[in-house]
Amino acid sequence: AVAASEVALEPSVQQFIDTPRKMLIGGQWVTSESGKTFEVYNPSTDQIISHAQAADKADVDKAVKAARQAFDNGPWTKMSPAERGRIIWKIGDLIMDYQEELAQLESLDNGKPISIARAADVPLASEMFQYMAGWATKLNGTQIGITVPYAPGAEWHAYTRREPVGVCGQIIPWNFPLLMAAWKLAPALACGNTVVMKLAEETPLSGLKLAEIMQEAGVPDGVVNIITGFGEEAGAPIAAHPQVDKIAFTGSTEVGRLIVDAAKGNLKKVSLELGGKSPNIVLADADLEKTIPGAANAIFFNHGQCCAAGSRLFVHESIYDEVVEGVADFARNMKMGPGLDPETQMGPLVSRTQFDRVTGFLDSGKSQGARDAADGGRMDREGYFVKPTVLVDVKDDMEVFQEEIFGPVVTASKFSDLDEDLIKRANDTVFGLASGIWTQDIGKAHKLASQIRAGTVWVNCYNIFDAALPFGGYKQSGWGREMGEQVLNNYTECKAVTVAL
Ligand code: TXE
Repeated sequence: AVAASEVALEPSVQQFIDTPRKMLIGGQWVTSESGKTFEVYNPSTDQIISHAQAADKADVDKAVKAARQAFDNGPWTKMSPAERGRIIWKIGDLIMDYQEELAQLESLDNGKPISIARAADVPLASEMFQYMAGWATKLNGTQIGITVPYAPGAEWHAYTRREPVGVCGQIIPWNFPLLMAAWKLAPALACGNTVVMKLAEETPLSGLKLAEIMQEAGVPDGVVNIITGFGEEAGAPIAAHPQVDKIAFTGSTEVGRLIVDAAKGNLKKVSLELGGKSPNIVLADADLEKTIPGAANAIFFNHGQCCAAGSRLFVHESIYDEVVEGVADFARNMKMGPGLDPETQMGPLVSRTQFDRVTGFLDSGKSQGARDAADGGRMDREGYFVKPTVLVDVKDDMEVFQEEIFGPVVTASKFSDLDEDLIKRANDTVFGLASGIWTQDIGKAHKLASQIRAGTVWVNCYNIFDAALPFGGYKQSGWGREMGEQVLNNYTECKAVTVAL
């Protein structure tokens, strides 16, 4: 049932979800070889909204064959970089042409507020393609002067070429379904690769719409193959496939390890973007008018379902009470509701599994003595709603402080001085994805930024993403970087060519 306050679905969106979705393999829309499908849920109501194909190894084999053929003999690799760039740019244009449909699908499937899907997910996905489109013509090698001691007097012309890696397997999660697809597809295509992507089983809809858009933009058959299905059945065979040259994965650290194991067979290249438990540090001199909403958004944005979420808040003791009360107040005032309601500030978690996981962490924290300062926790209504929660009286060895909760739950801890201990505590995690610093002292900000062991540091801001900025993790948060110029390393091989003159 759709509440009156919810956005009415576009007829094309209604039609899209009413028909069981097929997968795109070799330019054809196909059902799974086994004939199996699975249900797609609306997390706001726990009701089935659509059906998607449940791929397994047979479908993966078919998709890899199509990607292999498109790479080895196809038009994509023979196309000029400028022409490839134009097609990738067009994908970005078409994403904006279909922005409302994409935003509605995203909100319906994932539960995120439609206002956020419109303002962030969809335009960021478009930007990603258009930023990467520019790189297609700029994959330059270098000319290198060499000296070869065992060939005295000889002359050489030596240079490097950057070539595509080949067939790329890409496995993505459900927290930013469209954007995660864009982060992976855009650079792979700009570098001239072909792709087999598996969408997350929780949220297959926007990625399938994107597949249609890519066809419309003129991506040749077989260059991008998009399949749907579960991790073990459809993801694992991609990671293990001997004809796949590279695997890119975003998801849990636990599955990241399985990907590395599966990739061993043919030693395919691996890039990983995994979990986080990011410290967000408020120094005594911070401007609290900006810091309090900033610290709240750092954790509550996307319901805490962000790998970069500022989930461990460290506040100087002199302002601790004020900041905690401010963040708790922000939490209490957030408008909970279905994603499709334009007034909603926080929707449901994505699935029953995540609801159980997040509320399990809350129970564990409370049983160990942590206290909620915000009147958060599970909501007594249909759907997978958890209210924003601010845990205080947390000890550094508690599960809620150490493990990624991936929900709207922040721990607030006190520190006494900007000393070694704060850095040690901030870095005392197996993760190293992101971090935040709030201060008006620019020297302290830069000093701390250099001491934090994480791939991203935000100063007086949080969750600022741009296609041009590299993103990725230290330690168990991953291997490699996505976005920016850095991501090109994931999707190219470097070849040295030496010519005797
Ligand atoms: O992740 P999974 P889940 C973290 C977060 C969350 C936890 C569990 O802490 O609570 O992970 O979420 C596919 N071989 N993150 O269970 O299982 C799966 O089908 C190949 C952080 O959703 O890692 C999906 O497409 N693939 C994260 C993708 O992996 C497999 C985002 C992610 O699912 C597979 C999501 C296998 N054996 C969760 N098993 C981030 N870094 O942003 C599963 N998959």
